Amino acid sequence: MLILYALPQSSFCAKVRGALQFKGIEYEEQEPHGGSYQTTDYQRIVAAGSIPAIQLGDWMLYDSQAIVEYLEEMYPDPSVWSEDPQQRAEQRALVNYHDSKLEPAVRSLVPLVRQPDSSDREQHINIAKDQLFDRLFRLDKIIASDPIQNAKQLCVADWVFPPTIYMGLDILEHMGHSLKLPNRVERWLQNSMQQPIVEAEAGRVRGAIAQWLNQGIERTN
Ligand SMILES: N[C@@H](CCC(=O)N[C@@H](CS)C(=O)NCC(=O)O)C(=O)O
Repeated sequence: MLILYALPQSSFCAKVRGALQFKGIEYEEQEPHGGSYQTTDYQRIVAAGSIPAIQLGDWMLYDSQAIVEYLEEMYPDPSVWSEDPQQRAEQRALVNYHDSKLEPAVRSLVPLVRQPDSSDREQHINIAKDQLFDRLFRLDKIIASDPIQNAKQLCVADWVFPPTIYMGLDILEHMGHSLKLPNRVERWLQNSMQQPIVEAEAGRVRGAIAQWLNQGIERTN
C-alpha cells in the first residue's frame, strides 16, 4: 500500500492527494513522524525533509511534482494532463507557475499573521498583498490563452490553485485585508470548485488554515 506523508494545510500535499484520488489509487495518508517535517525521525526517512512524500515498501520519493509524474507513469489512465501535447505542456507550465510564483507569494503572508499590530507590519502586509495581486494578475493573463478551459477533463492545475488562492484570501481577511480576484481567475476558481475533488482539497486546506488562524485568536484573547 502506498503511504502518503502529508499535512492538511499544504497545497503541495493537496496536489498529490488530488492526483491519487483522480486516478483512484489506494493509499494511506500519514502525518510526518511527530506531526512535523522538521523532526529528525521524519528526516531520517525523507532526507529532503519536506512534505509531501510517498513511500512504497522501502522506496521513498519526495517533491509533489516528481510524485505526480511518477503516478502518471505508473497509472496513466485517467491522465492528469490533457491529451493534446501543447495543452499538456501549458498545463505543466501553469502548475510550475503555481509552485514557483503563487504559492511562495501566499507563503510570505504566513509569518505576518502572528506579528503584533504596528505600522511596520501593515507595510509588510501591503507589500506581500501587492506581490500576491501581481502574481494573480499574471495568472489571469496566462489563463487567457486557455491552457485549462479548453481541456476535456480536469488537470492537476485545477486542484492545486484553489487551495492556495483561498489560503491567500483567508489569511488576508484574517489580517483585516481583502483582495479582489481578477475576473478569469475568479471564474476558473468558481468552475473548478464544482468538481468534488477540487472542493474536497480546497476545503481541507481551508479548514486547516482556519483552525491555525483561530488558534491564534484564542491564544491572544
Ligand atoms: N517543491 C516541494 C515543495 C514542498 C514544500 O515546500 N513543502 C513544505 C510544506 S508545505 C515543506 O515541506 N517545507 C519544508 C522544507 O521544504 O524544508 C514539493 O513540491 O513537494
